[in-house]
Amino acid sequence: MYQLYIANKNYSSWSLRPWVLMREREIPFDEHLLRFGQTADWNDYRRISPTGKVPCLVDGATAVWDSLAIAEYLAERHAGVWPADAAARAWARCAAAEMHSGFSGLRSRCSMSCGVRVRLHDVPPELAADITRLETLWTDGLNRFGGPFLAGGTFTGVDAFFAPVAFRIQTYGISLAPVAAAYASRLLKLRSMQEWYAAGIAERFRDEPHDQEILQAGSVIQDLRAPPLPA
Ligand SMILES: N[C@@H](CCC(=O)N[C@@H](CS)C(=O)NCC(=O)O)C(=O)O
Repeated sequence: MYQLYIANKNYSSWSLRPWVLMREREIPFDEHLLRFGQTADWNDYRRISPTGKVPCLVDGATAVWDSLAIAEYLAERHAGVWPADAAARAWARCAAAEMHSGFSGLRSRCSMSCGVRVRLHDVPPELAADITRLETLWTDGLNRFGGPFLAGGTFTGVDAFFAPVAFRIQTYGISLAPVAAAYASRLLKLRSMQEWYAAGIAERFRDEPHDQEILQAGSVIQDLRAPPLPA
């Protein structure tokens, strides 16, 4: 059985990628959740993942410590992680890699926190450019391969890489062109995404650095999370 190490579901966008991919592709795994801010656990964890970062997939003696590498590792063992059609597969890999190494305006201004709703103080040019690129990319994939997922009829690795973006769009009330907006809400309605969301908002532990980052970018207008644990 695969062992998947992740962090707080409310905040950990990188953890969501392999988690939702494995759920949607019905690849069984045991989940280990390490809370941000718990030093003891994280020190132990460095013996499992060399970077001490999540996600990390452990398969027997093999540790795979990066979300894109995890997708590729799974693709070597399970059908459907990437599209069967070569052109769709190339597109899906490019788009996932673009998310992995890009969209820094979106990532830095709109940190993932599933359970809050935020009004941004402003939309700086780098964020506006990322939103435009996102709309273009998603619309291209949906039109080119016929949807309802980015690279065709089934959920693949590229959808997993954009799943955290759907939560960011919801949190920050980002308005998108209709085709892109419909795709984001399609992702949010997936059973696996709803399961992640429910667990995320039920979490009572908070990560101060994440919460502070959000307050720098905007005002929290709704907090749907369970009450925090006493300090
Ligand atoms: N390139 C890595 C990035 C992983 C990453 O930055 N993970 C964050 C969590 S969202 C982390 O583990 N942070 C804890 C730390 O930096 O100590 C991947 O895609 O898996």
